[in-house]
Order: sequence, then structure tokens, then C-alpha cells
Amino acid sequence: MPNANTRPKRTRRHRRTQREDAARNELVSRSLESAQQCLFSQDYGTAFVHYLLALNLAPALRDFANESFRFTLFKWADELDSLGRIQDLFDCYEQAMELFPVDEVIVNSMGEHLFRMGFRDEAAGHFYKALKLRPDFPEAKENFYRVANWLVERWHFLMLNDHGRNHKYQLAIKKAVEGGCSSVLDIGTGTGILGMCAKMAGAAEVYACELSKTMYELACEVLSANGMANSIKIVHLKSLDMEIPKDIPNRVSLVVTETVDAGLFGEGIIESLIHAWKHLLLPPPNFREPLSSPSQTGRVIPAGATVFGVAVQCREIRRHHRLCVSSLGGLDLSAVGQIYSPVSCSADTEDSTEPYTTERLSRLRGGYLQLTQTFTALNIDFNNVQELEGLCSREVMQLRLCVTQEGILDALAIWFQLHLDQDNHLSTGPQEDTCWEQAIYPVQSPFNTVKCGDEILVEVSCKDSYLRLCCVAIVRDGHTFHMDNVTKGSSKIPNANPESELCSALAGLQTNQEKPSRAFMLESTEIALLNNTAYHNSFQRAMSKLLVTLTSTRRSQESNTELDPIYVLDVSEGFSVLSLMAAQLGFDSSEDNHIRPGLVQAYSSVEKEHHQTMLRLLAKENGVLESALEFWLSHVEDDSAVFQRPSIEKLWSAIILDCIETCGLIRQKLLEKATLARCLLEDGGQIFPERIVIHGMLVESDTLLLESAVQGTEPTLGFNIAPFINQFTVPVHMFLDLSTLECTHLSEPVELFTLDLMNNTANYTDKEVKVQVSTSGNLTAIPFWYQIHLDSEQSVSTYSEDSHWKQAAVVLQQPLAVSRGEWVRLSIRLHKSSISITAVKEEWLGADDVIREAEPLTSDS
Ligand code: 44T
Repeated sequence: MPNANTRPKRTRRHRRTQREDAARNELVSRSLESAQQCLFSQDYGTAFVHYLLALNLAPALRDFANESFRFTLFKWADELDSLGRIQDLFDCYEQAMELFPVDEVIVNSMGEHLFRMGFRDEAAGHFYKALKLRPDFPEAKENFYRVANWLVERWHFLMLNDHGRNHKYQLAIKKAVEGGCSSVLDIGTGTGILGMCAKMAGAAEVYACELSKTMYELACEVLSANGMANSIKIVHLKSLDMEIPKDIPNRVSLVVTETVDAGLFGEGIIESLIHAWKHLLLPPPNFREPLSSPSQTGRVIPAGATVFGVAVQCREIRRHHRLCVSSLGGLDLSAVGQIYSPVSCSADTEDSTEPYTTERLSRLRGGYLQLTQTFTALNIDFNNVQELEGLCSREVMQLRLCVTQEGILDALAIWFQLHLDQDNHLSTGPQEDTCWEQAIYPVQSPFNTVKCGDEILVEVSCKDSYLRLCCVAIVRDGHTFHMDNVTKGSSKIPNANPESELCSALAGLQTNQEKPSRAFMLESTEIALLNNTAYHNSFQRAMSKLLVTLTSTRRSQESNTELDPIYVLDVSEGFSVLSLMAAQLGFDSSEDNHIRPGLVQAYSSVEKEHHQTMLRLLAKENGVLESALEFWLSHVEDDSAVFQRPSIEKLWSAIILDCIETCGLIRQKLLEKATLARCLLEDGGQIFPERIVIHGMLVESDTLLLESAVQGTEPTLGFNIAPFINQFTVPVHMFLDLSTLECTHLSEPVELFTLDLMNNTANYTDKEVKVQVSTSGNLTAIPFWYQIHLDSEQSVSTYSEDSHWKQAAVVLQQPLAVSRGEWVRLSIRLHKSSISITAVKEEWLGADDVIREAEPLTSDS
């Protein structure tokens, strides 16, 4: 029976609710109306606020208003972006995602903004989420493929495919657990494999930690799939943040870890182990009490490591870390003094930049020459906390390497042996058949020739989690020549040839007084770009041809237009000297090519301060008037305005587009940019390049397969891991060096696709190409590269010896067994700027058994 007292209350509440509903409905409909009006008047910020209010009040309308809401959000976000209001932008997305948590378009778009701001991990997470929400969403797919490498780095596949490594770790763990180590912590568990090994070996308690969110989530899935979700406790933490008893109840008797990079310490293993010894591990065995039980003492797998090194000459390393040319496409580069890459190492360095890059020495284009014997750089015992602590505080260690081969000292390379226990060792050396790369310490001093009998003084130290190796001096005939850090001015190291040494010293004396001796830091890909003379020379020829044509057309028109400058816009991303080359062509003209001095007005979109300083300096030293080269982005407010006209009634004579990324992929939004560029081009004007042709070939490459997914149907060490990590497989591999990739060529190179930047009607999105098999094998991948046609005569290949571009490859989902003479039909699709390729065998005239090895068929068959 209802309480009589409550009745009138209910009615009052009911009436109040009705009134509230009516008021709310009124507010909702007025907000929606206002939102639409604001949209109409392009006031996106206010429209967005109105939508937020309306849809928060009336969730039922979300589906109905979804499209307009998205439109408003994207417009407002673009505006906020161009105003630099980044925090506001992300706040808007947060609000939008609260309203539409499963809207893949919004999630993907948020990822794009994050990516542009440089938050790659977070961006990758958003693309992954968008793709999970709609697996066939092409935009998210393209974005995800571009960034998947940041979420799950490719080496995870290599490591899981490295059976030797897996097996040795398993043996060592089994032995330790069976020997009494009953509680185990896996630091940096990745997919969870080492923790699972410990559990399988019979450890009573197993814990694991992983700092990457994606890897942690992946490990959780893997543990569940292997029925170990309840028996292994995993935390999403950096080991340094773990505490007892919050994260694990007690100290453990065994830490297993493979948190080592190519330079051994780069993943922070020293700090992790010092912390583990102090806070997470049982004390080490006391050798005065040899009978202490392994379950009451602590130990680490790996037990220790030995680092080896060698000094090398290597052209490929050199051209990425040192300027090797003195002039480029007509520009004298000597004005800029020294150029160095961020990968520099000096013993007294204050910055904490990575002192090394990583390369697989065996895969370096042009190979390398060993200048010294292999030397031992360091021995470290991971079971000795005093030694670990002493490593960072101890004196810099000096080594003397005897030069056994005359050559150019380009780098020191190191690798290591990981002593898992007394019997099991893993080596990451260049001669080993493993997945490991070596750490490369480039030598950037300009004087670097060494002779047999010289000694190289190397300092070895450990600072900021890195093992640092630095060539500090060369000892020749009893004299020590110090190799100063490049940024500190002149060097005192002798050249192999004393005369040329003297000359350069004299030249230095003369020029040092006139020229500001400045050192500029460029990324290694930018240095390689400057060393790519073929590209710049071709550009110089193409640009100069255009200038001649334009000038003579203007002359023949006998109008005032001859007095107008020729406007050239370079919208290259990153560093580029092409605009300056164009400006200079306007100055150093000779009579016969009819180019009037000062004719070219060039605009560069180079943004970074030091890039602009460098270009200004180069302009001055090359006789280009300051006013002839301007920085375009300092004139315009937002990116879309890059393609604005040079002045209200003028159009561009030339627009330079930077079409290919160094990783080997087509730049995003290239075709949209080309369309805009065409609209802003004067009659007779030109886009550089005018056309790009994608070339490719059929190959069989196990290496590419091993880098792309966990291979085979066999479980990894008996565990079910592959299906989970293979979700992060991407079909396109980048940053390849095709000239050294281990693979069998199954066909000749063929043209796959053409992109016409001057004429869009010539473009298509799908193409079929038939390729004849020249060698029987398993077709696993189609590597591709580009012929960049600057104009009808000048072209450069991204697969040439001097290319600063790497190559890319599409790895097929399923290998295709092909025989010599057969034809493979490739279907190539370009969606936005990402390429996808599928391959099928052409139908034979008759049945499959007609295949004959030696009889090539024609393309009509
Ligand atoms: N790459 C090797 C480096 N972690 C391997 O998040 C060899 C590179 C490589 N988690 C080609 C071939 C190869 N606490 O998932 C990662 C990382 C995590 C931690 C918790 C910590 N203190 C750390 C430190 C790292 O550990 C996992 C493995 S790091 C291994 C690096 C195949 N290119």
C-alpha cells in the first residue's frame, strides 16, 4: 500500500519533470537551430558549442545529428589548429569522443591531429581503435599501416621468429627454475614469452611488467589464450616504478629480461637492474655460505654481457653523417662550414641524444671495410650490483686500437654477447645469422684518414643509459693528434697526405677570417639529401630549361611581363636547397641562355630556424640577393595557404613538390597538393616533378617475411602467440635497402604505376600489370621504388646508388609459388597515397599441367 504522504510529492515531482522536459526540449531545439545558423555563417566554434549542448541534453538525437556534428568538429579543429590552439583542439576531441565513443571517423581524425603534433604512439593507438571499430575503414587502415611500427616495433616479429634465441632463453630459464628459483619477474615482457617459459618450467610465482600500453594489452591477451591469465600477474608499469608489496608481494629469486637494444644499454637495463637488486630481487648468493638455497637468493638472466667493437670505413655511413660534396647543383656549399648529424658522441657531451644509430652491417649498401681487429669494449656482470652502480660513475675507460688497414675512419661499430647463464650465450655480431642490428657510432671529424700502424684512442663510458664510444685521438709516429668534437671549431687531426693537410690548413687560415665558421646540425637523411648530387644536378638542368623557355616566351610576347620576376615556390617538407638553386639560376646567367639576373623570385617553405639560417648564409655566399629568396610560411598563417598565389594577380611559374618520403612511400596528400598546384600555375609553368613512375619486381625474400609476421603454424616455444601479434602485421615495409636485401629476384623490374602531376586526367586509381616470372620460386613480396621525372628529359631514380630515399615493399598475405615463364597479374591500387598490390597467377591457356619451365608465354596468353 503506497504511503499516503508520498503521493502529492510524486505528483509535484512529476509535474516538475514535465516542465523540465519541455524546457529541455526547447533548449535542445534552439541549440540545434543556432548550431545550424552558425554553420551557415561559418562560425564553427559557436556551432560546436551549440551541438555539444544539444546532444548532451538529448542523446537520442545523436544519430540524427552525427554527420553535421562531425563536419562542425572537423572545421573547428582545423581552425584551432591553424591558430595554434592545440590544447583547445584536443579538448574538443575529448568532448566529441565522450558523445560519440564508437565513432571511428572521429577517433581516426583525432589520431591524425595527434600524429601531426608528433604524438605518434597516441596517434597509432587511435588508428588502431578506429580500425577495430570498422575493419574496412580505408582512411584508418592507411593511417594504421603508416604508424603500426610505433605500436609494435618490427623487431618483435624478428625476435619471435628467431628460434635459436627463443630456445636458449627457454633452456636458461628452465635450468634456473629447476635449480630452485621459484619466484620470477619478467622485466619488459613484450608478448609475455619469457614469463610463460618460467611458468611452464614450474615456477611457483611469476610476475611480469611492461611499460608499453599496447604491448601490455597484447601480453594480457596472450596469457589468457595460453590459460595463464591467473597464474602470471602482469602489470602495466616500468620496472623502476614497481613496489613491494603493492605490485608484487615479495622479492623474487629470478629476474629474466631481454630489455637490451643494439647498443646493449639503450633500453635502460643498467638502471632497471640496479633498481631490481635494491628493491625487487632477493639478495645475491653469499659465497661464504655456498649452501644458501636458490629460492632464498636472487639472480638475473642474462647473467652478463661482453661488448665487442671494430673501427670501419663505410661509404653508406659516411654519406649520412658527413657532407661529402663541396658544391651542389651550382651552389658552393663551403660557406656553411661544418655539417654534423645528431648522432654524435663525445665523452664530455652534455646532451643526452642517442650516441649511436643502428644498422645491420651485413646489409649496408657497398659493404664496409674493417680498419682494426675486433676489440673487447666492455665486460659486465648483471649479477653484481656494485659493478652495475660503478659503471656509470667510474672513470672513462681508454682503449688503444691498432689500425690494421689504411682507410677512412667512418665509424665504430659494436655488438655483444649476452651470457644468459654459464652455458647459453647469444651473439648479436655482424657475422651471426640473427635478427640483431649493430650499434654504429659515426665519426664526424673531418680529418679521419688512418694508416696501418696508427693507433686510434677510443673512450668508453656509460652515461644517460647509453654505452658511449668516442674516437678522441689518433696516434701516429709517436704524436697524438686530438680529434676535437666537430662543433668546437678547427680540428688538429692530420690528413693521410701531409701536403693536402697543409693546403687545407692554409685554406682554413684564409677563409676562416672571412667566413663565419658555423656548424649546422642536420638529420642524417638531410645530410644524405645534400650528398645526392645526381638529384640536384638534374633539378638544376630542368629548372634552367624552364627558365630559358619562359624568358623567351615572354620576350616574344614583347610585353611588360618580361620585367616581372619568375615566381618559384618550393613546398618540400623538411630541408631543401632547391628554391635557392632556382634563385641562383636567376643570377648566374650567361648571355647565351638569356636569363636576366635577378629574374627569379624564389620562395622556400623551409620552417626550421637553423635551416633558414643555413639557406640565407648559402644565398649570401653564392651571390644571391637576400630579397630573391623568401620564406613562404612566414607569410601565411595556415598550411592550406601554402599554395596561395605569390601576389594577387600573379601565378607561380614553378612549384616544387617533394613527392617521396625518405622511407620509400609516396607523401600523403600528394595528389591533392598537385591539384592545388596546377590551379595556381601560370600558362607554361611547371610542377617539379611532372610525373612519377612506380617501378617494382617480384621477389622471394624470407627476411621480409620474418620481419612482417610470426611465421609458420607451429606454436612459439609451445605457446600460442602468433595470432595476437600478427594483428599488427602491415603489408607495406619501408626503409628497405633493396640493393642488399637478401632475396631472389623472380622477375625483371617493371613499371607498375604512373602518377601524372601535371595532368590529372591521365591518372587512375587501379591498374593491372602482367609480369613474367624469370626464376621459379615463392613470390613473397613486391619491392617498389620511383623514377622521378622532373621534366621530359631529366629524371632520377630513388633506387640509385646516391639515393637518399630508401625503398619499400608490399609483402603478400600468402606467398604464391611461381615457375619460370609463368605470368603473374598484379592488381595495383593507389588509395590516397598508399599503395596496395595483390598478385594472382594468370590463367593458362589450358590446364595447369601445361606449365613448361623453359617456355615463356606472351602477355596475351
Ligand atoms: N630492439 C632490438 C630492441 N621495456 C629490443 O616496452 C633485435 C632492433 C632489435 N618494460 C632489429 C632487431 C632487433 N620496465 O616492449 C619492450 C619495452 C619493455 C620495459 C618495463 C622496463 N624497465 C622496460 C624496459 C623496456 O621491454 C620490451 C622489450 S625491450 C627490448 C628491446 C631483435 N632492431
